Amino acid sequence: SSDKTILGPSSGATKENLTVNKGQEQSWTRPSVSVPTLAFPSISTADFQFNIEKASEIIVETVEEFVDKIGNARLVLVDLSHGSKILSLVRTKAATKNIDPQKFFTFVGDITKLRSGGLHCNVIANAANWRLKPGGGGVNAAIFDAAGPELDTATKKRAGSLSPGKAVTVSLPSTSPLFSKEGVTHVIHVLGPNMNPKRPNCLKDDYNMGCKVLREAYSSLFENFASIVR
Ligand code: AR6
Repeated sequence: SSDKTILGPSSGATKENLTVNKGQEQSWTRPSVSVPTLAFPSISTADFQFNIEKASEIIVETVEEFVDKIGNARLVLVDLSHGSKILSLVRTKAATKNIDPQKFFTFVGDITKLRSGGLHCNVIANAANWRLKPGGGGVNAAIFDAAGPELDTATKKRAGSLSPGKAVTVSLPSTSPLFSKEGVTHVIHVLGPNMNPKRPNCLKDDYNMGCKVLREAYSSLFENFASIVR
């Protein structure tokens, strides 16, 4: 559909469903939970002001490194608008690499409403702040809002803060609306490098450090996802 920006198939109906359930009409209405999928936003490139050209390079390189380590699971980079520059940069760069388009693609939508948008993701990543606090705008506010107080409570039990480049996995209780409506079982909080002087731990344009930390952030995110999938 025109609602999707696609490198590969992005609907819940996978080739696997199609073949396995051939002739069974109702298989089309069954949500595809058989393919573990991580939806992640572009870490650090909005409020944290990280250069999108450099970020796109790092996303594609870390995806390339991890995509073969997660079995049949999928990685999906999500952003809100069709005009997203980071999505188009990543698509362009990914196209030059040997990455299976069924296992990595981009998708336009609100990361808290992907199932209604046609893509079921059992795990979503959050571009968090170091205190792991709700609110503050961006994707962090959207995810904490959609998940309800259950996410804040579950997050506090796991960690009180996060260092740049690190990620932490939080299991969502089934009472969280994000679980019951969207089928999201885990949120992985990721803290990326910050280039915004108005936010804590600003790297003041030090892109040597910034790129290193962003790379660590994605590696840590994908490793956390791999542990859930295993
Ligand atoms: N669905 C999908 N993508 C989104 C959504 C959404 N609902 N909302 C934003 N994006 P940002 P950062 C995209 O600013 O730069 C927060 O206040 C957005 O277009 O959320 O890492 C935290 O508390 C962009 O591509 O994260 C931190 O303090 C990407 O998500 C700080 O911002 C990341 O944008 C983190 O800043």
